Amino acid sequence: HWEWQYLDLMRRIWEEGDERVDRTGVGTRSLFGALIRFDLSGGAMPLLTTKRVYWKTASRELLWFLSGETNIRPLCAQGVEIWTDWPLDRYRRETGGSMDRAAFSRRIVEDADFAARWGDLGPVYGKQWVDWPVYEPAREEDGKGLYRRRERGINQVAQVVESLKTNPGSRRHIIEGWNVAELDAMALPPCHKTYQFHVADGRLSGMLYQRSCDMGLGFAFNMWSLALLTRMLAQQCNLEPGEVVWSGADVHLYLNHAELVKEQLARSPAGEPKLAFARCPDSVFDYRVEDFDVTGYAPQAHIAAPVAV
Ligand code: UFP
Repeated sequence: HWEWQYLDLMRRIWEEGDERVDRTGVGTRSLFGALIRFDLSGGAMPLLTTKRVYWKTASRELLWFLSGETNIRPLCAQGVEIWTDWPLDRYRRETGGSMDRAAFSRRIVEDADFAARWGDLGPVYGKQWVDWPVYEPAREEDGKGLYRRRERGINQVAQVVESLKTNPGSRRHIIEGWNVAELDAMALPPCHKTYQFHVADGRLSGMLYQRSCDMGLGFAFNMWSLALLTRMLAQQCNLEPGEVVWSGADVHLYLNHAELVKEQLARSPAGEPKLAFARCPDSVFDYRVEDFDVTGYAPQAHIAAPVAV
């Protein structure tokens, strides 16, 4: 079962990882450089079975990236709270207020001005994927300055769809999140920073370079999203699903995830979840979560664990 790759990596990090104090202050055990492969043939999806993974939440996040949105408001409106802690943290720091998460999220949904003021994460994935900023020489009417920011940036996702269709053999099908010039303005610099796609024999494969991965919580989502994005692009380009290759640079386990690690390593994977699409939307930007039909998913119980902000 493919999932042993994940469980073995988890065990290796826990037993052999270097213990280091990280940015969050929680502390991790960490290894550098890991690779996990999965074959998408026949509709199979890399959804962990040794704990319940909320794949709809991960899918909603992916659709939110594709919409170009960087404000958490549409996520909160759907009950997705995976990004809420960052704006909440900033709100508490800057106002000294002590609103709890549920109240903060409710306020974001109900109050558009409040959401505009406090809900934005900066130019994170959504912005870079579909509207990567472009500078061009200033025109006379812009007044001073040599450069101006073009009104519309580059839609990397649309460009990849186009290049997959017109030049499948290219080695340049890349979606990049790591915009060096804008990192400081992001709530969190991209973790799943680079996606590359590859066509061979009518099959589309996708590879992710993830610079930093929380193997207890993040991985399950990141692996699912890599596969889902690859499947969506394959459908849009009339290609069969190939493989997904996940690569992690700093792969780590937080020290406060001891219970999760112990519990999950005591379990064995079973089952082969599959994904079918209910329809073929007009473009890669028109999918809805209802289009994703997952079958054969009977995971073991969810394992809760704290997120390091
Ligand atoms: N993280 C993930 N996957 C994600 C995401 C975050 O694993 O999609 F957004 C984890 C990795 C790390 C932390 O534990 O969040 C980011 O911290 P840093 O920027 O210091 O690497």
